[in-house]
Amino acid sequence: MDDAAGNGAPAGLAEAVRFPRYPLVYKFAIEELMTKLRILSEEFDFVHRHDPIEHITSRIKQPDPIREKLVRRGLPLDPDSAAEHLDDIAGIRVICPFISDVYHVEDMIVAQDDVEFVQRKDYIAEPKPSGYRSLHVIVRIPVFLSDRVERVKVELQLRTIAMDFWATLEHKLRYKDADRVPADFAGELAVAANMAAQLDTRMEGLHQRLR
Ligand code: 0O2
Repeated sequence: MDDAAGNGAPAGLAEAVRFPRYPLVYKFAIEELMTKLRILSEEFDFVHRHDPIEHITSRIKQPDPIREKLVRRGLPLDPDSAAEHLDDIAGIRVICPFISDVYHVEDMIVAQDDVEFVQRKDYIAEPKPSGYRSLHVIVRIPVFLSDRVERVKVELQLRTIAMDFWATLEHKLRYKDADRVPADFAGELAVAANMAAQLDTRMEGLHQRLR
């Protein structure tokens, strides 16, 4: 399993005044969940001789996208509103070798006593019209501060290597040169997503034969 640190915190006093708790509690929640995932990865590998996690990345959503999302949804522009209404300020992306690993990792995390399940969206069972596939799970993680415990929401995006390959390249193609995206791109990308899904199914079949 490889880790990659995300693009962390905004700097500057102005941000700290506007978002006083931002981003410390989110950073701590990510660290707690990353530790859980690392333990599962190593222990599962030891017991089952198969590591269900290929690598993990994390990021804390930057103030501008937070503000944009609150504005888009007509919500108050303050940290409490963001903490209450937005589920993805703290985000962890878990890349798994096989489809079955995605659901194993979900089950193992959600089963932990101090992890509170909030919501799941299974875009593997029901892909988005774009072709996007991933399992999104929102959980609350207790963060033990000096004077209180905060239960912080974290969005886990779990996906296979093939799903991640598609999502990463689709994001690049769609956003990099947004003005020049040809009309038939959406269809082509959806076809490519289906090809990635077929590859996942074949690889899962091979994986199951060896178990
Ligand atoms: P980032 O930087 O990845 O966080 P909304 O967030 O308002 O769009 P919702 O329902 O809260 O809507 O979120 P949803 O659609 O369940 O998940 C949104 C996230 O999933 C996105 O985050 C992407 O990470 C990912 N995602 C969803 N659809 C696609 C897609 O078609 N292609 C790719 N590459 N990723 C997708 P953000 O906020 O866009 O950015």
